[in-house]
Amino acid sequence: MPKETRKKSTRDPSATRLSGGSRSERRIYEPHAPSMAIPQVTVTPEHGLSLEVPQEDRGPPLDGTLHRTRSCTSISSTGSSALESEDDLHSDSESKSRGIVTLEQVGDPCEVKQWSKLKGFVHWPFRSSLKRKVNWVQLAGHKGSFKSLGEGTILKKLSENERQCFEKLQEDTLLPFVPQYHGVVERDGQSFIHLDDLLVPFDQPSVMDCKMGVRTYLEEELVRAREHPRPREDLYKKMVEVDGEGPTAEEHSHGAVTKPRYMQWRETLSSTHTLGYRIEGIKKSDGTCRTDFKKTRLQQDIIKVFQDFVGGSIDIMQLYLSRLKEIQQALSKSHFFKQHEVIGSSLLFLHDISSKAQVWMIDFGKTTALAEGQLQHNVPWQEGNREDGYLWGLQNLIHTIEAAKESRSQNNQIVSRLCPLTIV
Ligand code: I3P
Repeated sequence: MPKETRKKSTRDPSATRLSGGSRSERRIYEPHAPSMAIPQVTVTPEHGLSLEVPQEDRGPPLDGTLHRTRSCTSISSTGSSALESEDDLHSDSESKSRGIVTLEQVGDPCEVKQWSKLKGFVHWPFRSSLKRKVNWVQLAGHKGSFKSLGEGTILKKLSENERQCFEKLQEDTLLPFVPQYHGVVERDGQSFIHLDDLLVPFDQPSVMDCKMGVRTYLEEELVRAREHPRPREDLYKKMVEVDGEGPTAEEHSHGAVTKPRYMQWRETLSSTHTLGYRIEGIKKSDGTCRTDFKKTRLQQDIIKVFQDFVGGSIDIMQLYLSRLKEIQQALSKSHFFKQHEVIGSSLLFLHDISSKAQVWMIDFGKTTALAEGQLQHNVPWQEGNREDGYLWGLQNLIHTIEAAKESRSQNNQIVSRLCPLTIV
């Protein structure tokens, strides 16, 4: 019999209303200040991709910027006990998995696949013709970490790190913004985190995964890559697929790149470094799915993507903005947030044809406990200070959606001036 450790829900729906907090009151966003400096990284010091992004490539100036500070924080102080990103863990085929995929339901006798990692993953509510299989949408990361449990819940392959996060989040102000956690479940000899399926309340949902922060890898991964460099062919291939000139001459000759090098390249190519967030993937209610946002870096391009995602709806943009501001306020009060470095975590945007919209914080596999107050979440990262830039990214994301909404409403005004309604 499968063992289950069910967590009683302590979720309080009324807790979604949160008032402002002291932490966010700090003046961190200076209008017209220079853009954030690109983190200095030393994994590929020779012939490596320059991490400097020309000013003109950074998108229109936002009024958010990070103040550069130094910190002598120890890299290994309270590091993750469950670092899941093994440099040599994944095959090419796993890395390619994006879009609609078929999930096994728990206990499926046909199941032969090995588990692999996946992030930013959502249930798509239709069933394939195969019995006990469900079609899902994968917007980022690797396939295979999820199983459908039915009854509006899913199982996610256990990461001890993530489990600890969910346990702590049960008592935190962030609780209304994370998927409901039902404890750890064992099935077929494997352990899973049991979570609510976020898509259940929606009718033909559109979904967007936004990876938050200025950095998507842990400092430990950098250290490990320096001490034991493991060049990876699969990451080299992914890099060349996007940009043949991405790898250095040396990397070309080896046909391989290290993971931090790949991750830094991804971050610099996209808006992670310049805006503190990036779009990973979008699935729209019409069934179209895009995960080709690796080069989407400029704010004006993100605005277009976002406007298309919401079908130009100002109402949905407003709902998203309200929810993001609630999250911002909750973060300012959250003890969990004060005590954690949040890396590789996403905001999952969901709306549907009935104009319901929600944003959820997901993916805590690389969220690591630190001493309270060690992080600001809105200052530049320098190796050793563990900063994640989460708050900075969130503020920039809010600005981007505000700009999208503003430009949309201006367009609407222009169109209504050009095409007055004629009543016959
Ligand atoms: C992957 C993405 C994932 C990362 C994965 C990368 O790149 O950055 O976040 O997994 O590393 O390959 P892409 O988005 O370009 O496909 P982690 O966040 O778990 O490190 P991996 O191949 O080592 O799993």
